[in-house]
Amino acid sequence: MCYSMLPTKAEDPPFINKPAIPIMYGHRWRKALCLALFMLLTPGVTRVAQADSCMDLVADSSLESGYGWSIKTHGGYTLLSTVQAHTGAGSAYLAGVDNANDLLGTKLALPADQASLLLSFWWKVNSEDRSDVNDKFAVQIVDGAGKMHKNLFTLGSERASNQWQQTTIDLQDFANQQVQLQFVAKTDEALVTDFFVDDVEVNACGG
Ligand SMILES: [Ca+2]
Ligand SMILES: [Ca+2]
Repeated sequence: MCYSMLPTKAEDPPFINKPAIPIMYGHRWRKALCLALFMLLTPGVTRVAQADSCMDLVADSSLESGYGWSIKTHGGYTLLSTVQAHTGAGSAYLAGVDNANDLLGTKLALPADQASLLLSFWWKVNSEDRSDVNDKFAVQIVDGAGKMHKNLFTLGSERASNQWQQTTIDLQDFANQQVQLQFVAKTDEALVTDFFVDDVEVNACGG
């Protein structure tokens, strides 16, 4: 439609018979109208505009450098690993040993008045015993003093599949608060379970 609005070479009288400035302004006006119609009517353009208004609040979402993450383990080992990764080279590898008591956390200042405030992350579970109910993983929100706000999500050895899966959780209940997002894992004394986490994003959109 827009192309039909633009003058063709055949329709254009010789340039010398037209004032130069009005022609240029006329073409610009038609191009601007076409661009506006394109932006309004093309779904893909609208989605790009929405994505641009989101901000990921997690500094190192892909768990490559560990920047912004705090780590506590029973055995003094790091939780950053290149054994398995959903994207990039690294991820967090919780448990994977007997008697594990691991914590991976990051502090977040969750803004107010966002159209959406969503946590998303990828996880994968491997286990030597899919019926081991003592090997557990949880995603939690705690306040600045470490007091539990909410247990958002849990996994156990029964979810072992060696496949990366994504979970998305609404965090609007914690808008306008300073919190810590944390991933915790515990195992018992036998039959190891691995809990991998990667691509942790907290996207604040439309604020
Ligand atoms: Ca990664
Ligand atoms: Ca176990």
